[in-house]
Amino acid sequence: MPDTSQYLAGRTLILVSNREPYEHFHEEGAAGDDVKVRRPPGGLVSALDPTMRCTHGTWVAWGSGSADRETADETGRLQVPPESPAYTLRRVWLDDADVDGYYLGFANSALWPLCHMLLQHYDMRQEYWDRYVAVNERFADAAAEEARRAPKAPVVWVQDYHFALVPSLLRQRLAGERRPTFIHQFWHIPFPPPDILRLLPTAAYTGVMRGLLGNDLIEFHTDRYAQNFLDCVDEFVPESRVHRDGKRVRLGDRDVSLGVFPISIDVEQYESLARGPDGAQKAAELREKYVADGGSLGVSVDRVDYTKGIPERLRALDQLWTEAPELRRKLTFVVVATPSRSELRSYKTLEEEVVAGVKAINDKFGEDGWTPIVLINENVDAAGLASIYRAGDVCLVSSLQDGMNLVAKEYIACNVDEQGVLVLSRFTGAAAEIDDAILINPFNVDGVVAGLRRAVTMPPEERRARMQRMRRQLHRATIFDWLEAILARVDELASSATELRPAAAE
Ligand code: ADQ
Repeated sequence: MPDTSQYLAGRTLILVSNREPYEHFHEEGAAGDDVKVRRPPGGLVSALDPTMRCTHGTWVAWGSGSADRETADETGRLQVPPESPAYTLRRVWLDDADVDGYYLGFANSALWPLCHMLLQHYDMRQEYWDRYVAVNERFADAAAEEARRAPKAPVVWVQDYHFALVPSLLRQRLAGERRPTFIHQFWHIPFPPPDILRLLPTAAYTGVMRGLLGNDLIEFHTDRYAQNFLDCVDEFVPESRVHRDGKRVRLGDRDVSLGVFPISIDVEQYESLARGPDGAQKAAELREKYVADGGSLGVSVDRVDYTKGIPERLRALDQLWTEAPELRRKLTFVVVATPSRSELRSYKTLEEEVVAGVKAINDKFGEDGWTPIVLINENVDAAGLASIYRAGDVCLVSSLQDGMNLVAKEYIACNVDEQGVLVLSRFTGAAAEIDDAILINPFNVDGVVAGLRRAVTMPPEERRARMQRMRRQLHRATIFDWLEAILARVDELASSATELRPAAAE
């Protein structure tokens, strides 16, 4: 893990994210006062936690549940990590109506489908927007308070589409403060073109754009998303001046910079899980169980989300086994599809559709001793995922749209035998970066089938050569490289900014 302590010297980092880095919970079946702590899985928390530890900053996040309340003080603060406190976690409490309106509503029923350009899932209500504004105000209040308390010049780093308004709200709250605060934001999902964003009510799309322009720097995964953002600025913020070459927006007397920083994973962690005795043994067991002589194992891993193209993938597999009966028994697929956001009807319906779709395929093609698709619809820990990735001859990522898609990178990291083929949707951010995958269009079922056939029949030398190149590329671009690149850019921009100016046009 590279040392990032050279960055942010003389500054205090304040992170704002929806998900908290440490969650307290009551263990089921245990006595009422038996509170446990867990770290949510995912590369982002593991990458940012060490940086937070060394800058002794504050992480502002949504706290939920009684155990979270019991472990924080009356202002929502506590010191983390619990075993060796190094920074402050500041929890912001949301009630059920907030969660419904801000999180399930505006963030996940309006912005999420629009940013992924899947309009059939778009659902917008005035109440959603009102709650989104109210919750963003509360987070901005908390971040402003933390910025004022910060021992050194604050750098606020906002994460994702849950907080599009926080940057400008925060800038308003800190206007006139003696110390400048540098505000930046990472946008984890695609950014849509203006024709899509304007499906929001006018107050909402102008609010989102002006909110984001409260940043000093906005980070996207790909150039395409940054260009879409600039197109939206051009159209919806007429008083601004867009400088496309320099990826910069001039608004009043301030500059807002854009940057392209494709996120990645902790490559070594995945690789060592896959190589470790447990990973190797479990991978061998999976192959023993599911791979016939001369056959292949396909794998896919997703949260159940309509952006991931799971029904489209099942349709392609159905067509593949119909058109290529010789692949029956020869190709088995392990589909890991974990329910998420099940409170939303469209997600619940999709979960049922996936289970029914898998059953229909298994009923249609299954034979004595062969189940075509093995569905795992529960959480799998990183070690379990690593062994599934290692076992897979082919990994199919069929997202209809995806900001980056970390599964593609995890598969490459775990492919320590260098024999796997990645079949990757061209509508993922990862496709802009990874050169040696077989690219597919998930909307074109014939193309997916052709891609899969190509993958399972690819000669071993070509598989190895492609996988080696992808692995070299991935080793040069880990999540720590991503973090370093952003921190270096922040340092560069923050040291040239001398004062905090209020956001124009608010
Ligand atoms: P997600 O939409 O969640 O992230 P993705 O990038 O694929 O999508 O990350 C999913 C993560 O969840 C992976 O680390 C994967 O291993 C894990 N996961 C999936 N199924 C799991 C299971 N059954 N059990 C345990 N873990 C599981 C959003 C954007 C993406 C962007 C990331 C990071 O939508 O486009 O890549 O943020 O910016």
